[in-house]
Amino acid sequence: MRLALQMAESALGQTGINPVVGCVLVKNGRIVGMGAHLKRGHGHAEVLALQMAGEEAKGSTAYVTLEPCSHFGKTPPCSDRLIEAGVSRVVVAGTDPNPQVAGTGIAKLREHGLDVTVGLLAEEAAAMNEAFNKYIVTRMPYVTMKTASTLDGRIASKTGDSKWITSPASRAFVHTLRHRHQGIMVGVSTVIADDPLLSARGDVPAVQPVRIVADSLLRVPLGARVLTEQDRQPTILLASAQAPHSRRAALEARGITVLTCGDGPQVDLTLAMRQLGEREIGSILLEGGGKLNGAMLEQRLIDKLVLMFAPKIIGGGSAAPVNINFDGFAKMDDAITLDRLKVEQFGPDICITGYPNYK
Ligand code: AOF
Ligand code: ZN
Repeated sequence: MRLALQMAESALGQTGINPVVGCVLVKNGRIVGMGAHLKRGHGHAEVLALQMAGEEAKGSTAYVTLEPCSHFGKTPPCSDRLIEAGVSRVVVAGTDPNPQVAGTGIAKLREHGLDVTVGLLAEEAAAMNEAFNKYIVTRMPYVTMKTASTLDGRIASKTGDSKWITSPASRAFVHTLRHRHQGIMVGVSTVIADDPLLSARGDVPAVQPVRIVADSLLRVPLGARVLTEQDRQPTILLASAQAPHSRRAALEARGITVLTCGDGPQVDLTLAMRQLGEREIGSILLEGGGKLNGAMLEQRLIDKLVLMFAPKIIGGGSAAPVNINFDGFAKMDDAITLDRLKVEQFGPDICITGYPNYK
């Protein structure tokens, strides 16, 4: 199962709204087949492992990181394939929350007399598919907020200087995070200030996320790199109905997608997330400025926080922006707390990962 999990994990970021899944077939103490789901629409892990095993699949044990599917999706059901191949035992890490599966794959295997065990390394398997687990049930994207600040929470100095706050090791990790999300989101102020490319540029090849810019009044400069460099990554703008029509028409003429998210002075972020979900964007890395981060958190749209802190203090009063900026709560008891905390170090920087506990 560890091997199956490792194979699954290596495909993180390339399966779109699908989960990552690994499968290892073992017979008489030997591995006879292995497979991982690599791309949506392509083979499921079990099918690839069965293909490798051929005749040897008969009487084998399958270790699968996710309950074998029982539905006809883009591919036929894996549980049928395991039954037909004569696999005698199936060890599953976790059940599939997809309402089309949700236990029916396991039930089918048992009905056909296969010996099924569920729950081996279940926590690790679920953690790997946290985005899928949310999206498949809610159709809302899983949003990870990433910030990079000084110890006093600043994302720029009082003059606006921000290059660089964190170390190259931290920035390399951010590119891995970008690869692992389907979309990368910022606010238009970040585009105006930094003209970022918003791409995944690691040492290894990466899948490029869709670029998403919250831009209520469509203030994005037409020469911004998120608009001009469209070859590999499309850009989606989230706007309000209040944005000038001429502006919208000019952007759409260039092939940019503009989603109308409410008619208020600012984008309705919940509506924005719902629309992105409808477009099969199941995971988003939010790299906003403090206000966008604050608004997303306040509206409970953040599922996970990755907070990177460089061992620096820059100060700057109200002129130096902070990583998360919102009106806030009156009482400490009302603060948003983080669960399941993980602390890592990248070079000199500290990275805190946690899951918000909204009250
Ligand atoms: C498995 N093995 O390797 C994967 C599973 O559209 P499809 O046909 O790719 O089906 C996608 C759904 O199948 C997905 O939402 C999830 O429930 C399950 N994924 N199941 O048995 C796999 N990738
Ligand atoms: Zn399947």
